[in-house]
Amino acid sequence: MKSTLIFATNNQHKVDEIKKVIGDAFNIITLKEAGIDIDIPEPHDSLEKNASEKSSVIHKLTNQNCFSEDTGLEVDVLNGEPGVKSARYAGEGKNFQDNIDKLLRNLAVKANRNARFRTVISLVLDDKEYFFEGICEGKIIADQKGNNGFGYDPVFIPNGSNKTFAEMEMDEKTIFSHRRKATDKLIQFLKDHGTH
Ligand code: ITT
Repeated sequence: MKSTLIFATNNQHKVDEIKKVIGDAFNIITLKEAGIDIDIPEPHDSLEKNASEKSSVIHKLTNQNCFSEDTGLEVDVLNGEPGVKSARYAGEGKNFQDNIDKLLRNLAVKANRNARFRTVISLVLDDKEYFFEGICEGKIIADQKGNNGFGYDPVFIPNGSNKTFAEMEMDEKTIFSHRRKATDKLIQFLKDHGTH
């Protein structure tokens, strides 16, 4: 029988991207499918601590193996911002577009557009916690392009491509993606650990 893991997220885009990578190697249950309707707080100052918070809250609630991920966009000339604040960069209650607008305003006169997406997965397996990281280096462009994906995808071009993530189909984003790299490590770990 395949192992089951709860994915502690309320972001359907993350679920779609991670399910695409995991395929049918493991059973992934979303919070919605598990009947859990909570907004898990992310009060900490690092991706690692926030990822930990999300997986441990769901683990305490369900007593099942689970994982979560926290992702941030780290821009060099902004000293790593929005980083851990990526979801709320323009303030509470603001949307993806407000966050992009703020980012582009803050980068308006900057020549250095280097940035990276960093994903940290926290896995709680048999009451122990493990972390997996995935990084995608790239650049922030001045005008947004494309309608696919989510978040900052319309302004981020990964190194090795000339398209933004939002101009790519999910399969192509997966080739470059921070989330895919972290998920590959998770899958490898589960296989090495004898979890099937
Ligand atoms: P959960 O906490 O429920 O998992 P969330 O959307 O709040 O979902 P995060 O706290 O990790 O997720 O927020 C990260 C924000 O960074 C997210 O809202 C997006 O704006 C952005 N982001 C994350 N991954 C991204 C990606 O692959 N492409 C573009 N933007 C992304």
